[in-house]
Amino acid sequence: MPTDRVCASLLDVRLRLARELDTLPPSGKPFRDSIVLIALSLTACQHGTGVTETPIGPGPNPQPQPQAVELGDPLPGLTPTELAAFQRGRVLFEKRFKPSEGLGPLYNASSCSSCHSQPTIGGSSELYRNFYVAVVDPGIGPAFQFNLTGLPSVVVPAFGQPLQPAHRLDGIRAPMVNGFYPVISSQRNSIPIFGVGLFEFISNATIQANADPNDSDSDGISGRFNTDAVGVGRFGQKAQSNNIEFFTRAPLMNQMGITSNPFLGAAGTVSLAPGVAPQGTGTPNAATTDNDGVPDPEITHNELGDLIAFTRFLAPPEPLPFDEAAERGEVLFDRLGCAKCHIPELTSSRGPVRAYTDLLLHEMGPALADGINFGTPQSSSISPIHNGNEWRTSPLWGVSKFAPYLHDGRAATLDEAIRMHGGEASASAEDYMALTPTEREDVLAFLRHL
Ligand code: HEC
Ligand code: HEC
Ligand SMILES: [Ca+2]
Ligand SMILES: [Ca+2]
Ligand SMILES: [Ca+2]
Repeated sequence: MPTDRVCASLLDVRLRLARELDTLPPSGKPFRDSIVLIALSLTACQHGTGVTETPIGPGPNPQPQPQAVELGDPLPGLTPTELAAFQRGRVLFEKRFKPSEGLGPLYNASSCSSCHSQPTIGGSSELYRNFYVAVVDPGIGPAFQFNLTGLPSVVVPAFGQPLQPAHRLDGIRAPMVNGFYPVISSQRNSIPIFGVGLFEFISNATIQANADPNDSDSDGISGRFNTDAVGVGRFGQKAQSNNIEFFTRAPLMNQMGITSNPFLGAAGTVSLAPGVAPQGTGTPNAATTDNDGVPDPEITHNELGDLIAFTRFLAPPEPLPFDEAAERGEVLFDRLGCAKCHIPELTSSRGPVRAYTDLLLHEMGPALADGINFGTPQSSSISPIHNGNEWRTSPLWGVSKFAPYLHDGRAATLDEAIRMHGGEASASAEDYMALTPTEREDVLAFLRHL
């Protein structure tokens, strides 16, 4: 029987292999065979070793037949084991943690579904759920931005017990000040997670192939990829993280104050504040800890695996059959250059991913810039070394169901969101505004069918 550690690293190897599959030449068959072997070893891991299987290979049915999938359904073609993990994960995603179960000491919400709930579990949320991210900025470069004293991450928790004089949080927003330097802050509005599990199956090479960091083709668009401590970013509004383990452990800690242990050897990292953070540790890929009197970790390995399985296996929004207006809108979407960033389809080892994104960062103009750097972006001769002005191209699948729009929810409608595009997208936005009202309505009809 494999040990915990072996199981977890098998999980990691399998994910890395899966990522390479969509670029392998036909001679890549041996790799497929090793995936099958690893899959078999993982099945052994499932029994009695304390690690829940969250299988991530190509699955039994890499290109599922078209069938009606509702928002919130699992990917078609999951194995019974995968489906069971997904269903246990959904229960945890909706679970409202109590202080006696580890909620806090600092938190914004008591469950994942507090924020990911509209129009159903896994979705987005209204403006009232917005939270702040903030950094202290001494003004000597983004590498020297740091978290507010006492906070484990850039997320500013709204609630929590008084911790230390600098942070008396008695139910009010943490003071976003620093004794010496300016603090830069920005709001975030929740984004849906339907289908995002498929981003893990898009290879680095596929993402990198669309980057044009120096705008070599002079079309005004210079998308570049972001990286975190372990790899090419996919998740988050600045593509600041590489994998779902990170984007599960980080909100657990930073939004809910729930501590967890990483899957040893897995790619996941949680970057937390150095030094004195009362909630968190300074070491990437380490266990998160806090001082709330509830023994750490506050969620078991099995539970963490199930929560990851829920996100990993949530099916993407299903497009509606296009009517004539949507078909005309699709042509315009391409002609306006929208599809240069909102690339309709990326290939993955689990089949085509029709998310309308390149997963790259783009400079979107001063009105949208928040001045905060996340991760380490690809170097570029025309963009600064930080991504304070940049955003990941938002996926557009199901977009009409997830208002409000843009990273802080400032746009109430799709039309407003498009008009607010600046920077690399300004030519596209100006051409959109120059369309006739009927043509604009066609573009919006297209978006409503995704
Ligand atoms: C307080 C609101 C809030 C809570 C609670 C919350 N999220 Fe999120 N979630 C967000 C926001 C806002 C974003 C986008 C953040 C960013 O990229 O900066 C996000 C992004 C994500 C993403 C990335 C999606 C993508 O397209 O890249 C995943 C995955 C995710 N959340 C999972 C979770 C899980 C799992 C939990 C519970 C452990 C959780 N979230 C709890 C607000 C929340
Ligand atoms: C240069 C790349 C680029 C081009 C060109 C572009 N977009 Fe975007 N789009 C983005 C980025 C980046 C965001 C996220 C900005 C933010 O959150 O502040 C976005 C966000 C959106 C949103 C909001 C999605 C959401 O969930 O909040 C819509 C709708 C949208 N774009 C539609 C369009 C349309 C239609 C066009 C063509 C007229 C277009 N975009 C052209 C990069 C681009
Ligand atoms: Ca806790
Ligand atoms: Ca270009
Ligand atoms: Ca604790």
